Amino acid sequence: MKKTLANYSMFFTATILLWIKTYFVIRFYFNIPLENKMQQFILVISPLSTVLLFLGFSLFFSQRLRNRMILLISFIGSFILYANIVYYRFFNDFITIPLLFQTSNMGDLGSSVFELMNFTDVVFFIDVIILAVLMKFLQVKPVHTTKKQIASIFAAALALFAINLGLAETERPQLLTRTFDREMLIKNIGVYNYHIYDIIMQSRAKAQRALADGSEIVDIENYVKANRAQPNEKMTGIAKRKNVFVISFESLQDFVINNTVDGEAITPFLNSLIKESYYFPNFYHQTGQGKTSDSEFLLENSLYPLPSGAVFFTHSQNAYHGTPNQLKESGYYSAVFHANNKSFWNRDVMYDSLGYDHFYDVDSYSVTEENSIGWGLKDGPFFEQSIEYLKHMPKPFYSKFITLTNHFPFTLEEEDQIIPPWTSSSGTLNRYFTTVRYTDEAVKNFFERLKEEGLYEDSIFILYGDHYGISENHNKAMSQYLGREITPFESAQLQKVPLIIHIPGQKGKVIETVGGQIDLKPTIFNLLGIDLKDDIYFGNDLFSKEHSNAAVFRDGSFITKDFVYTKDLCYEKATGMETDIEKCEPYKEKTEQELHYSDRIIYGDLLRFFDKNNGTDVKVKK
Ligand code: GP9
Ligand code: MN
Repeated sequence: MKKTLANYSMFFTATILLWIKTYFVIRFYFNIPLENKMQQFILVISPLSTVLLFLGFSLFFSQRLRNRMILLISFIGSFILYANIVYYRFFNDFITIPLLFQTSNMGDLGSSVFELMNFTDVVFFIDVIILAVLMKFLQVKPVHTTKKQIASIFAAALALFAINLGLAETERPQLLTRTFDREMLIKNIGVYNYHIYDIIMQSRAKAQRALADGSEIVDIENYVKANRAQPNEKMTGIAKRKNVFVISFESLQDFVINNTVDGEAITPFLNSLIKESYYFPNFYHQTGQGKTSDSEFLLENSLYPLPSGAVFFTHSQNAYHGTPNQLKESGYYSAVFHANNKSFWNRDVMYDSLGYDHFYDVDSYSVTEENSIGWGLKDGPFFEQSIEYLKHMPKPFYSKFITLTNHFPFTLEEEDQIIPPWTSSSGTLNRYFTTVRYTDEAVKNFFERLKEEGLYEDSIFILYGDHYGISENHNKAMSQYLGREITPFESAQLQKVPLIIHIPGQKGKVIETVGGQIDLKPTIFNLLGIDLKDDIYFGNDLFSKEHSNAAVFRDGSFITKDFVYTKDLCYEKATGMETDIEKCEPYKEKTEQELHYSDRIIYGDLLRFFDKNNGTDVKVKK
């Protein structure tokens, strides 16, 4: 007996330490709400099966190597957990496998990653340190382990996993088939099992393309036709053959519009522009883990990005009917302006698939220490230096500008601060106001320069925020700023990003329609008077009277004119109070259907079977 215990002491110490640590991190570090005792219990047992399984592999090694293997496996487990912690600090979300392979992104993330790490984080590796000390000083030596003993460890791991899954199924039916929400998965099967599950899902996606055939697209074609809103005829072609400026504002949320901080306007230029523009105060971002790139994907395709990973990375080689490609048929030249590495978010590859004629990346700009901050070239010089390229651009053109200064961690030198940072407990939110104000000024100057260069009159401007900038980790400061508690209902509303459509010569109008980035493409095409015909896309013209007045979030939440559905609860919009789930039920089904169809198009690369002028052509299998 004594011998057996000694034999396993390192193994069991490692198991218990990693298990307890994982539980504490998930329970107390990640903000996962628990509703009952069963969920609490599931959370306790869920890490154990995988911890046993992982560490069980050490038992296959010779006695000489075994303790080292235990140490190594504990370290790997801790590292996976820690990577999630760092990621969560910024994205309020968990890592997925495709993101891990985005090494070019990880490199560029540099400054942000360090900002997110602290020395005290050593505490997350405490078990590995304890094990190393035990190994060194106590010289715990393993003895022979029989095959039977090893088999019983693995049997225990599998049994635990089966119990875990059984309980999780009762708590959350169809947990593994409906994966909109990573948090739900982690809550129910634990962080390590979640990663294993993610690997399986990603491999399945690869197989899906190989197996897909054209027949699937017929259902999708019927669905989009049935849900197509007739575009607003009064708006059709009012910007015919005009140049198009799309400005994607980094991390710009709608709550700063027409708002002040310590008496100072945060977006004075945008506020004045709104008075001469169509402004959509109920417009939502619909991005997932691909952040800016997801918003671009929505804009150019009117398809939803993916539930996990960035579609710009995972499916950049698919067949798309991207806006630049389609505008080419109407004689448009297209270009993107963004002063970052061309490989970030795999843009160089994806822009080719979408049909862009040119990408003005970081190499097209003169970037010095003085004119850059945080992620790179400041928005002021970015717009200024872009003017020269615009002057020589073939017309009409479709141009997209992606700003950068208002990116986490929202740093800005004092000389560029037009308004000082705020004074709440969240440095992030405090600095956010200052960088938003900076970008607002940069855009004001851009408009002035465009007017000077004669590029303004014959153009239309689509300005929108790409996604949230202030995550739920800053709810306390946010509620101090907004003067109300940040409930899940409020959090959903905070996903509003501004949309401003400015057509020189047109009067200002506020349009209350509830919509999202999925609607940008059909809205823009209608203004340009270009018919998208029977192409497959999910958005609708935001000016249309038939618009569904709803926006679907990538996690399956949605907002309609009357209701907000989020975190499995239905809220009455007028009061913000929870209401009968039945009221949200009809939209819920439609939301799931729509996201599912969009995902099918991407996973199966189904547009390769579809000719937008002649409909489905299942015979053409590329
Ligand atoms: C990077 C910029 C920011 O090029 O688009 O990316 P984000 O982190 O917001 O996706
Ligand atoms: Mn962004």
